[in-house]
Amino acid sequence: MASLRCKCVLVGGPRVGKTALAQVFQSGGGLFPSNYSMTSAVELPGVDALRTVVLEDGSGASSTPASPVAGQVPEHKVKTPLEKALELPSASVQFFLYDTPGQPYLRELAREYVDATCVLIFVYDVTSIDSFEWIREWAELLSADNALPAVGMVVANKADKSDLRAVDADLGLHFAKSLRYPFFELAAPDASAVDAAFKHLAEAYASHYQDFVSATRALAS
Ligand SMILES: Nc1nc2c(ncn2[C@@H]2O[C@H](COP(=O)(O)OP(=O)(O)OP(=O)(O)O)[C@@H](O)[C@H]2O)c(=O)[nH]1
Ligand SMILES: [Mg+2]
Repeated sequence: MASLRCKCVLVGGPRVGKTALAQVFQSGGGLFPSNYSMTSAVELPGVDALRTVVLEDGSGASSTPASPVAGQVPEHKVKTPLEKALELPSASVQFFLYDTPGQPYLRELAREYVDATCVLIFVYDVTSIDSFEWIREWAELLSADNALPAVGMVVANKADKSDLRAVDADLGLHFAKSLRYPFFELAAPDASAVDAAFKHLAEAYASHYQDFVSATRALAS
């Protein structure tokens, strides 16, 4: 049985429920963050972690610790991703969940974690048309960069707030179809719906892997 590792990135606007989905999935429903706590995913290293690398011309290079340059922005680090494994009949898929920030000023940071090899989860909030436009814009930008992953899903979150609905399910479904991603409308506190969506994603990832193996074998024979 194949044992697969999967870098899985959640993207979407602020407060759509990315952290809630990641935590509910990872905890098996035991943890739903009722109080909003903004994800920043930026940890600034302490001053002693800053180094300036000085390269000598000619015969090699040396590096010397130096004091931080005023105004220099230290390299950011992503927080340790949440992990969770799903056992399928055909494979074991270990998810590494990258819960990115939705705040617009941290958008570039989120973009750095998305590439064509990851599995992408687009999340929007059914009560906010802006959050839907947010992911539509992202999909366009990724397509233009040829960085839209082959495997992913679209999650329309907060379906429990049906009286405040602002985005029709058909709109979300149509968008997901245009990406060839499956579409799930759910509420993050509903752990079994969250589990079912991730299970579907794991199956799609395992199947994509099998296709890749078959294509490689066919090329080699
Ligand atoms: N009613 C309801 N509330 C939800 C749902 N999902 C998340 N929330 C709430 O919405 C708020 C925002 O959720 P988060 O998971 O922190 O949102 P986020 O997308 O991670 O936000 P950023 O970190 O700023 O990008 C929190 O108060 C959650 O409790 C849901 O499905 N239904
Ligand atoms: Mg968050």
